[in-house]
Amino acid sequence: MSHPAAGRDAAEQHFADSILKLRASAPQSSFSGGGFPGAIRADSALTGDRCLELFDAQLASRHLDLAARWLREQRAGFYTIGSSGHEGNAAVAAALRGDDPALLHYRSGAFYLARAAAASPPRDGVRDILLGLVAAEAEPIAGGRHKVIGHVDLHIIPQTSTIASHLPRAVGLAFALGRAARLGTASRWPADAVVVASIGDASINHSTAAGALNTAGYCAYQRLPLPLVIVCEDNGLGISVRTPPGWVAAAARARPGITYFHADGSDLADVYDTALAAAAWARYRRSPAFLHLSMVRLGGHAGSDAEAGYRDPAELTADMAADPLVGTARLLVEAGILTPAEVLDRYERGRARVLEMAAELAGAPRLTTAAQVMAPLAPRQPDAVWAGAILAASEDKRRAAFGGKLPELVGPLTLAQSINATLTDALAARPEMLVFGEDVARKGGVYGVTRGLLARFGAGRVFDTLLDEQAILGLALGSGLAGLLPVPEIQYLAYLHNAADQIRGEAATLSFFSQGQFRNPLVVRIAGYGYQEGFGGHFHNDDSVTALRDIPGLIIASPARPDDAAAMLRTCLAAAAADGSVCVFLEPIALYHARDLYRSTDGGWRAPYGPPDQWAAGHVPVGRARTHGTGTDLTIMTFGNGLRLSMRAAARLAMEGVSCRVLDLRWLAPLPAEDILREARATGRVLIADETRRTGGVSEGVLAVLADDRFGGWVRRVTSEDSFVPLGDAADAVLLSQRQIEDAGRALMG
Ligand SMILES: Cc1ncc(C[n+]2csc(CCOP(=O)(O)OP(=O)(O)O)c2C)c(N)n1
Repeated sequence: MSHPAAGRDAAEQHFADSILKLRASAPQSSFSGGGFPGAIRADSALTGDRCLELFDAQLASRHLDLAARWLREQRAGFYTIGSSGHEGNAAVAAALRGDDPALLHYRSGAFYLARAAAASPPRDGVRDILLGLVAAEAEPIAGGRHKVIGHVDLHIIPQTSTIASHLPRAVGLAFALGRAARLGTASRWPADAVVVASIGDASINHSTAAGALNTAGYCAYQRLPLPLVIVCEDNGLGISVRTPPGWVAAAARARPGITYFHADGSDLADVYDTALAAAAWARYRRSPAFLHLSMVRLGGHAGSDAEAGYRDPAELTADMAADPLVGTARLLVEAGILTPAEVLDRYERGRARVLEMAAELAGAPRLTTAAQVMAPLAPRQPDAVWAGAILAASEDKRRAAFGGKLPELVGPLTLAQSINATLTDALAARPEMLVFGEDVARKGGVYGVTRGLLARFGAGRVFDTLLDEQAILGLALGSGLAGLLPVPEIQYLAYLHNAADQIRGEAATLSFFSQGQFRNPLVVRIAGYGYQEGFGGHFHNDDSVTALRDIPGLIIASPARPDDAAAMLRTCLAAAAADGSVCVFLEPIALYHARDLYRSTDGGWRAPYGPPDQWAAGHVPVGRARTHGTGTDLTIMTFGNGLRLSMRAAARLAMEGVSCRVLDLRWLAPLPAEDILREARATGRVLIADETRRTGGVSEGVLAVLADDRFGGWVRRVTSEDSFVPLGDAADAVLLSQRQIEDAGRALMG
């Protein structure tokens, strides 16, 4: 291992040269016994003391970037995206309160260090960041799973690498803080907190950022409280692509409802004063502020980036002249707080400290087993989930919520009615629960599933959102973080896909990257699947669950029958509340209003709604299937619409002397492996009836369960085609049919 102090790069040399050129003024007049309480500059609220503290954070952040590169050379570090040039964000940290939740850009080293140093008791942020660089198990937030900027005590929520993906959540959190307080929900953050979220200049062009800014403005426009500061750290580049000069200001100023602030990122006093103004705007007006900081990027995008290939030398030199470290040194020297020699001495001492610690931590223990890595992915406490699933409001409250007509007394319910009753019961029992989405409130949902909830629980808990799935999920992620229990609705499965990263990259990773210290309790209801008799074509008959099935830790519930739906929804809500689980609740549209199973008027697809004293007996644990029938010749494995088709097919086959049992998987993740294997062995013949596509569909997962366990019996599968679902009768040509199930059953018996 080479000595860490070896080698200084051009920026370091430039820094030293610039400092030596500074002209020291007389010592500051307000100097008092080792402190500098006076303003660092006549027009600024930044004191000399604060400036010195922040300067130390800035210096340490710079040295951490150098240490990251050194660690990489030693093959001991795994991350070199640095904060050099962005160290002015230390003053943003100083302008906010230590308990204002922060969701930060990856160049926020100095912000982190400044907040850590100001915490009580202070934290050694340098150590935290170094542990992140070497992927050490002891790193306090991600525990060696990623180099993220975050700490639960510092109220910094770790972000993924997907630029801008944290903004919808930030908007959601700002939206939820006041709401949580009004609903009396315990939250980590006080009701007067301000959410701060930072991004780069290229990132503001991302549709996720554009959507989040739009949502923030949309809320502010309606005077909904949204205490949010969005910081755009504008270095003029997105890796190698230039942001047109003036674009960030033009784009941000044009946003209705969002107030624009600008500061020179290399001038710490300017950043501090402007950030104070932006934070005050957000805190007291409860309205979003956009804080635009002009910055430079020093040292390339990351350690591996040879920026000389796309930037000319004059540009690189100009950036060095705007080095924020030189800017702060100038403030301190001109205020008479430090001499140039003292600045350089401070720099060198900081460098030695960081590099020594880097050498010490280079070999820190890392995660070694899959079990260690995966531990925070999906914590499951079945007993707590059971207890939560039987939680009911008092009899009086229930009566009031149901307008006197308790659902257990009104006779059998359809799937839609059953979900509606379950949501009503849950809203009555869980004051922290919210229901929202497009058309869910006034209209009561496209299919009436949320009908009446607004009238029963009010607009504080049941509300219509703007038409943006990404924003809906962002509101949910922020609400969950704030202590609420969000139950957003995505109107159709096909419309999840443009926003799926909010589930995949954000919701599902939060526990992983924070070792469960931050959680995302969430139950997303999604109406989906096909069989709407040709109505609506692909976008209303989408059956692509594959994009969800591979998300680690995600729970996917797929109820088909009204009684299962009620119990499974209660399980999902309890899992979200108890374990912070991220749950997707897939509702088959075609079965919402189905009443019959075999013959018209047989009522076979409706079911009575169990009163609370029956919920314990009817509890459905996550990942447990349900078997219909006791046939001994053939096991049909299915889910969703496939259950109804398969039960009908089974009745036909029974008339031909083939006795079937039908296994409703009920959960697509985790798949009910134990039940699949048991029911496969019960007959020795398995027919998988899968309404999703043949390629990548659910049947592949079921086959894998059987193959992994060396199931030796007969297996066959029937699925929908690898096609989008067309309009009209042509839909039947590509969707799995009852006839196909029957034929396959006969073939298996043959
Ligand atoms: C959604 C997404 N697309 C692409 C990338 C790859 N990527 C990482 S950083 C980056 C540039 C971001 O530039 P900017 O927002 O200006 O931030 P800066 O790095 O300049 O601070 C890109 C394209 C990504 N992380 N996420």
